[in-house]
Amino acid sequence: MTRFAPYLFSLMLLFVTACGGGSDDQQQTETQESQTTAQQADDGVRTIEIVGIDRMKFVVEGDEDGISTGDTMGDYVLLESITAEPGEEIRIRLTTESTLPASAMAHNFVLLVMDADATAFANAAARAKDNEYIPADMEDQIIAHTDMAAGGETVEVTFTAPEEAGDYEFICSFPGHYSGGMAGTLTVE
Ligand SMILES: [Cu+2]
Repeated sequence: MTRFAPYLFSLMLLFVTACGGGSDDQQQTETQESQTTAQQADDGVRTIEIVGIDRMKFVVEGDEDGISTGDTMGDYVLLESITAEPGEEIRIRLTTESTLPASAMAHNFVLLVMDADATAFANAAARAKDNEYIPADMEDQIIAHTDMAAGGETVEVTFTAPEEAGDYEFICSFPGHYSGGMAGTLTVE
């Protein structure tokens, strides 16, 4: 037992040193990287990372410049509105968090024109399953939209905010999700 003690001691020291120093550095690097990803994509376009959850809500990880948030939703907060400058280029990156099959749970992000009737749009979308719940005869009501993202998938769309100041509604057009509260506002000011 005594014979092995010095060996064990140096091994322990090595372990402590390696763990202590190494993980701090690594943690710092990871934090920096994730901040960069969340706030700015490589091309400099303002990117907003949104998560779609089973409770039929658009949520984000936390407050950041240019968005307003509401109630806490598990690990996230509800996304209520996005503020944009006229003509600003914005990217929405939407990730669906779900273990349900795509037929039961998927989300998209559809930004509607200012005077759009979101309820009428959502009702028409529910009948447009073959077109990823985008009603072909109402495409003039859409400023921009992503594809549908099922659980674990991420979709994105880059668009130019309208020049006209005002409120523009964005919704998820999967059946039942708009009436379930999966919507928010893009405010151009
Ligand atoms: Cu949805």
